[in-house]
Amino acid sequence: MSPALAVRRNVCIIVMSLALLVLATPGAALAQHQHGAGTPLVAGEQSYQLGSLTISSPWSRATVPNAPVAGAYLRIANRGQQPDRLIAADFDGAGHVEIHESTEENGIARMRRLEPGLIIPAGATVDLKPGGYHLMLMQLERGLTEGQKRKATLVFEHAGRLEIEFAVRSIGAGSASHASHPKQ
Ligand SMILES: [Cu+2]
Repeated sequence: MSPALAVRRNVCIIVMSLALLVLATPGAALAQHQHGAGTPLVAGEQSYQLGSLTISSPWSRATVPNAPVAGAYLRIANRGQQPDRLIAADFDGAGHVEIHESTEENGIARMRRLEPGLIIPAGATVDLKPGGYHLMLMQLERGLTEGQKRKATLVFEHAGRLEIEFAVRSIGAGSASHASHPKQ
């Protein structure tokens, strides 16, 4: 195993431990109890409510065959009085998911992992979109095919856990390329 892979595996374990910790807290359990697994607001509309958070339009791009990584995107609105934080995610067919931010420095596209997650300020709407914040799907075991719905789970520090479905759009969907990521 390469050092990079070993580090990634350790990080993965830390994230999983964090998620378990959050899920084990009474607050998270209460939130789950009150709000269930996230009910679509309107049938057929890709929007979910979890406490004071509204999660909408989860989508991803179709991948070329054998692509090891992909980006996934959504919008998170927090209508509550307290900030929350997206701390982890699972995605059907991905061995590991990280929360990333793409930036551009001196004309060079870069990305960094957000540790320990992405803050959703009180009263704010945060977009995960190409060229900005995104979920980084890693160790893809099954490629993404246009038209698919892929199950995923989001874990928030306070609101708890939400099961959602990502719609897979065409390979050219979105405005910015996700090609800046290193080959895995
Ligand atoms: Cu990324």
